[in-house]
Amino acid sequence: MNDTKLSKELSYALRHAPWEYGLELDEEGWVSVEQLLDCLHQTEQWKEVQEADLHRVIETSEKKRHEIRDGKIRAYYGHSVPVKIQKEPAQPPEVLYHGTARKWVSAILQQGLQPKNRQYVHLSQDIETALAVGRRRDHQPCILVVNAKKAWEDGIAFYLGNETVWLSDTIPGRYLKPLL
Ligand code: HQG
Repeated sequence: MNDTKLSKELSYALRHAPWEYGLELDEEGWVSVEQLLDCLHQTEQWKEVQEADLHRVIETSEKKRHEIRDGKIRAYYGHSVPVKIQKEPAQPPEVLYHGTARKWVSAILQQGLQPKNRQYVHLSQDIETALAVGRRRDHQPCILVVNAKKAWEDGIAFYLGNETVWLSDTIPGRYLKPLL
């Protein structure tokens, strides 16, 4: 079984297009594992997939993308479905990071860091993670340092993603500073 492909399929179903699988996310993004498996079994590619495969894919993935609990599964972050997934608000660390392409930095500083096609802005807990995120867009990405403490004190909401990914609402440019 191709674990990377299965992980991508899970992300597509749980972040972007649950209706294509006949699934409906609850307000926190959960769906029943049983329903998800039933629907995967209808395709040739995933007709053999079992719950143990889901656990393995989640545990061995280099990123903590999905969570299984009490017979339900969800994506930790990344959602683009039209109905907003409720994430848990939390006080962020003093500083967070965002890795992006150099060509977008001036627009970001002017318009703020926006969620774009997703429901929330995605921030990284550490520079290494931000670099990996940014390299998806630019071989020499720009790291923006986010003054999360000040933004939070000023009323911008932050939310828990996983241990390395934080989520937030739009962050105006005055809280952002390119690293270096
Ligand atoms: C940029 C992956 C112009 C923003 C990653 C980013 C992450 C602006 C892009 C997670 C802008 C959106 C999310 C503005 C923001 N003007 N560009 N005002 N505001 N942008 O993919 O944060 O592997 O939706 O800088 O590792 O890159 O899928 O967000 O480059 O954790 O699990 O608009 O997805 O995780 O891109 O990545 P994305 P992201 P997975």
